[in-house]
Parts: sequence; C-alpha cells; structure tokens
Amino acid sequence: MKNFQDDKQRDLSINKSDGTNKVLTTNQGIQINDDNNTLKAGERGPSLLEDFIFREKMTHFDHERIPERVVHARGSGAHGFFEVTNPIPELTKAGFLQEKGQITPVFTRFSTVAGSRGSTDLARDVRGFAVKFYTQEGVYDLVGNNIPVFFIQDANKFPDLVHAVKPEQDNEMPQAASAHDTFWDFISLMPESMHMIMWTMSDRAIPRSYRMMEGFGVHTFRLVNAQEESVFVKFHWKPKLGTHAVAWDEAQKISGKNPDFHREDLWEAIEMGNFPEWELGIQIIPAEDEEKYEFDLLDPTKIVPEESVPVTIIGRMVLNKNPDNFFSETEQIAFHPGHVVPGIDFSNDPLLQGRLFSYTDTQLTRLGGPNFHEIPINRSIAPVHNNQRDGFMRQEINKGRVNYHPNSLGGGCPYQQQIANGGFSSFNERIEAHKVRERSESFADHFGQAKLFFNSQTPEEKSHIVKALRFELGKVKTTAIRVRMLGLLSQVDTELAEKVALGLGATVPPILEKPINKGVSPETEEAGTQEPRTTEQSVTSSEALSMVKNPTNKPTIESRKVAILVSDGVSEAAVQNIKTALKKQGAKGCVIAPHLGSVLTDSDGALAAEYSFLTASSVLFDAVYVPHGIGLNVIAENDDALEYLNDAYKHCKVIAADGDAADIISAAPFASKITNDDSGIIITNEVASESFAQEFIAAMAKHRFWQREPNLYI
Ligand code: HDD
Repeated sequence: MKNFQDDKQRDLSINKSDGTNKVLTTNQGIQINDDNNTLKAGERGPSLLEDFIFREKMTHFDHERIPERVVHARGSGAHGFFEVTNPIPELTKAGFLQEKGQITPVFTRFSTVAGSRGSTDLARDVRGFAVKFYTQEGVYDLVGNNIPVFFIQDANKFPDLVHAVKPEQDNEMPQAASAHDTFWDFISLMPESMHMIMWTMSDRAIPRSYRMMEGFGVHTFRLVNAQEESVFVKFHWKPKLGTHAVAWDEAQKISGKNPDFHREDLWEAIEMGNFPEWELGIQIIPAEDEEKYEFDLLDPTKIVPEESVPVTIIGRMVLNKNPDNFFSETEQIAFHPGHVVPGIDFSNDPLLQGRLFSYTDTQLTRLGGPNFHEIPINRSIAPVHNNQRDGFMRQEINKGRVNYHPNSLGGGCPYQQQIANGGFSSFNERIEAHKVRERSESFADHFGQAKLFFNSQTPEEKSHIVKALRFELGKVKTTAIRVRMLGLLSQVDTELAEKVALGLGATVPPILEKPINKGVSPETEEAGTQEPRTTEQSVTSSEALSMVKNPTNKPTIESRKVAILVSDGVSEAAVQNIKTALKKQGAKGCVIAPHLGSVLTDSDGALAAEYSFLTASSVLFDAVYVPHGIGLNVIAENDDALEYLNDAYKHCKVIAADGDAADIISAAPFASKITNDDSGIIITNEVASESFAQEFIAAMAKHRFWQREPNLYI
C-alpha cells in the first residue's frame, strides 16, 4: 500500500536542530565564552561597537517579528495524515485519491479571522480550516472554513469586508469582535451576506474545540479524471467527535480565563494521544446538473443541501503530531487555494477566482519575498525544478548555465511533462462571453437560503441566534444601522426580526418595496448593485445545518474534561469511582481544591490537586462533579468554588453530586430553577455508585442542556 505518511517528517528533519549537549555559538559558528556581559571599556565603562557577539544577537532579536496574516492571524496547527477510504479514480486523476489505504502527510491550521495574532480563541467568528496535503504530485491546499458559505459573492468586496470587521481605523477597537458599527454598517448594506450572518450568529461561531468543528471548501470545485471529464464538487470535513459549541457568556469568560483555550485543547489532545480526526466527504454534482438548482453553484453564499446531494465520504484525516516550533511551522505555513494537483480544478466562482490572486500576493509581504515555497513547512515533497531564480533568501543552489526555456545548452531541461504522464492541464471548459463587470442575475437570491438555515434550527438554536443579534447590534451605536439590519432580518424571518427588535427597544421597519441595497439614496445609486430577491427553496429544512440535530454527532465524551471539586475529608472512593469511569470513556477528571498541593481524604490518603479554585474555572470544563465529603461550607463560603456550580448551571452543563454533597446542589442559588425533566443535574445519596457514574457519562454525552435557558421560541 502507498504509505507516504513519513515523507514530510523526513523532509523536515533536514532542517531540525537541537542544542542539547552543544556549545553556544554565534550564527557564524564562533563558540561563545560569555553570554551574560557586553564588551566594555572597563567594567563600568561604555559598551564597544566592536562587540560583534552582542550586535549579532540584538540585531536578530530586533527582527524576530514578521507581519501577521492580514486575516486569520490567530491560529494553531498540527501535522497528520490523510488516508483514502473510498478511492475515486473515476472522478479524478489526483494521484493521492487513487487507492484505498493510500496515505498522504498533511499539516492543518485552524484560525479565527478578525483578531490579531495574540487575540482570544473564543471570539465570535468564522474559523479557518486549512489543510496542506504533501502529495507525491506536489502540494495541494484545501483552504476552507468551518462555515460552508461566505459573506460576499465577489472577491472585489473582500478588502471592504475585512476593513469593516477589523478594529475601527480611528481607535483600533474592538479587538477580535464583529460587534461594532463599521461591521454592521457594511453588512446592513450587503444583503448578500444574510445567509452567512445566520451562520455567524449561530453557535457555529463559538465552537467548543477545533476538534469539534466541521470544515468546508465553500466554493464549488471541479474534479477531472484521466479522460478529461469533469464533475463539480463541494468538500466537507466531518469531525469524529461531532459538532459542538460553548455558550456565548461562557465564550466571553473563557476569553479572560484562558484565551488559548482552543490552542491548548488541540495541543493537549495530540500530546495525550487523543488524535483529532475528520472524515473527508464530497458532494458530487454532474456537469449536466450545473443549472439544475434554484441557486447558482458558482455563488459562494449558497450551499448545496445534503438532502439534494448527499455527502460521499472518501477519506479520513488524523492529526497526530504537534509542531516542533510554532513560528517555523504554524506561522510560516503559506496556504493558497491555487495550490492544486492534476485532477483538481477551479470553478468560475468569482470569490474563488479573486482568491487565486490574493494568497501568493499576501505571502510576498508576510514572508518577505518570492522564495517562501522553500521554507521547510511549505516545501513540496515532490521534486521542484524550474527556471525561477534569485530573490530574497534564496536557498536553492541552481547549477549549470541554463535558467531559461527553451534551451539547447541544458538539453532542453527541465523538460515539460505530457498530460498523460502527470503534466497539469486546466479543465478544457468552453467559454463564449462578453467581457463585463457584472453580477449574474442567478446570484440575486439573498434570503432564500438564510431562511433555510434559520428554519433548520431547533428552538434553542433559534433563540441563540436572536440573543447573538441582540448582543451584536446592541453594541452598535448608530441607530440607523440597527434599524437597517432589522429590515434585512425581517426578510429572513419576521418573528426573528421582531424578537431582535424587542431586545434593542426598536421597531422593525416595513419591508421596502425597493430594499436599501448599497445604502445610497436612489439619486446616487451606484453601479454594480443588484436588487435582492427571495427564491423559494426546494429543500426547506436540513438537519445537517443544525448543530443539535447534526448527523455527525455521536454520543461520546471522549477527551472531555470534568472539574472534580474537593476539600479535606472528601470521599476517596467517590472521586476514584468517577475518575475511573471517565477514563474508560477517554475523558478526564481534574481534581480542583481550595489550594494547590493535596487534600486529605476520608481514608487519610492524600489527593493531589491539579488546580486550585482560583487557577481554574468552570468555563474550562465540560461538567462539574461534587463528591461526597466536601462540606457545604467549602462551597458556600468560597465565591470561586460557588462560581463553578453557578456557571455550570448557566452554561447548561452537567452537574453531579453524590452522598452528602447532594445537599450542596439543593442549597445552590439556582436550585429553585431546576426542573424535574432536567437530566443534566445528577444527584444521588449513594456514594461511589456505578449506576451514578454511568448516568453522569450518559448525560455528558448529550453535551449541553440548552432547554435550561429562557427560550425565546417556545
Ligand atoms: Fe482567505 C487567509 C479561508 C476568502 C484572502 N483564508 C485565509 C485562511 C483561511 C482562509 C482558512 C488562513 C490560512 C492559514 O491558516 O494560513 N478565505 C477563506 C475562505 C474564503 C476566503 C474559506 C471564502 C470562501 N480570502 C478570501 C478572499 C480573499 C482572501 C475572497 C481575497 C480575495 N485569505 C486571504 C488572504 C489570506 C487568507 C489575505 C491572509 C493570510 C494568507 O492569506 O495567507 O490572502
């Protein structure tokens, strides 16, 4: 079987270094005797310019930073592999998709979009999901997001979108947040964004973990087979752990308690051997079906509902190795939707077409020149030979006289490859057209799929969308922008608009006959704008669009974390009972005590504390357990401890207590709100009971009990 899994690690090993047992040297290899003092004229005298050791060290330090990515600056990545489970040679000649079991190394980077490199992981935002496949035929990048549609239809609006969402230009606020005037001003004038807005205001924008997100290629791409026949495809990554979110209040608290929450989660999961895994699926759309749908396949604000075209799984990706060096690997990796291999090609989606220019261009500034493909993490494992030469930081030493083609002095080498032998050829699409600067009429439905998305949500999920919009628009200071947004929302769903309006203390404006499009008065109407419309959808509800009903979700607690609150006198048997049961399911119980060190158990043993009530927080765990023996007063008299329970309740998590700790729940401030059908509160008078542990695990596998919250849709 073709297993190329280690090829990239072997390739990277050439560049790895380790200072263990080595002498400290300058970059020129001179051994350093004193790294603590600069060279001076006398021990109390001025420093000497001659000190080449100091100058070299300081100069290098002064230049350590490179520009952060213009978007997606904040991210984390890991190495892994892609394995074919269902080969598709009939659809594509891409070499890495030909045989069952074939393995290709990958590096995957997840990111937020709007925030700076040091911003919080838990911002309400789209997540980038970029995968670099190091194939035997060269690098293939699938540069997607965790949301299958986009804000805009044409790449020409991308700089405007990004300017609008980034911190405002006068005061550089707010960081990593869309809840401000310029973003919503832009959106309120761009009705084509309404489908995407439904997604970003849903819990998709606050994932529990990178490991619990779906990924999407967004655009329609083409696969091309050896006979040069083509089908359209949409790419989907389906997470093994299901698709899950945190609560918005929780997200904001996590941002303070641990802004590296997602980064740490990915890192720790891999270190612990809980390798994150996704299936790769494709929706296959025959070429003759190109115009079959009520939406345009080239419009990146539209999905192809899975009810219309099911997802065919073709492989799986496993991330099993953390980078050795964040900067060298995660920061310097350069993705590009234009990195394709023979057998994968583009559609004419105008957003994709613009992206094909932008990504190389941006690396020229970010990575400092045209040789970024030579940086180890970007280097192809397929041989690279061409006549491109020179430029900043060139690593390759090209031998011989010839650096042009055609040539006779070099025997015509490097030579062109025939298509039949793997030479790339673009799909031979016939195009007969006028050169126009126009938007296709088929792109004009801006509300149909926004409705489909909204109607596919559970009542709890709809309620979250309303609350998210109340929050975001509530932060907008310009009343006219809020009102304009209510107008657009009313075209998605009148009840949604009314409920948002209630939170804003505003009234939904009547639907204008001629909806405000680009925010200009009729007299100054701009060129290039389109009247939005709503098209009736053939699919009116889709389970795949809901996170709660999502078919990817399986009842598992694998790699979840439970806060176990302890104090002196805690029942050792109770703690061990839950810890062991969790471990069996691949989850982890973390002991949290009033102080670090250890506490004395009821059987005079010592129980080590991983965290104190102060150094951890409820929002960093998936559930809270209070074991028998931890006194009511420990919780009642310690605000930090009490917060574990209050937050867990507010964020709809499982709370469990056994033995005398059951009284702690009845004395908690939220006790009177607990309803009989809340299966997320698990209490027993027994101690260390097996059935209690099983009930606890079964409840955790349901993830959250959103029905605990006030629901605006019942
Ligand atoms: Fe983009 C980065 C995904 C539209 C221009 N984009 C970037 C990254 C992801 C995406 C995941 C981060 C890659 C990494 O981890 O290094 N972008 C998307 C998706 C889009 C999209 C799924 C719509 C379907 N992007 C888009 C447009 C343009 C760009 C329309 C410009 C015309 N994107 C960029 C960029 C970035 C980038 C400015 C910033 C850093 C980089 O490329 O390497 O060129």
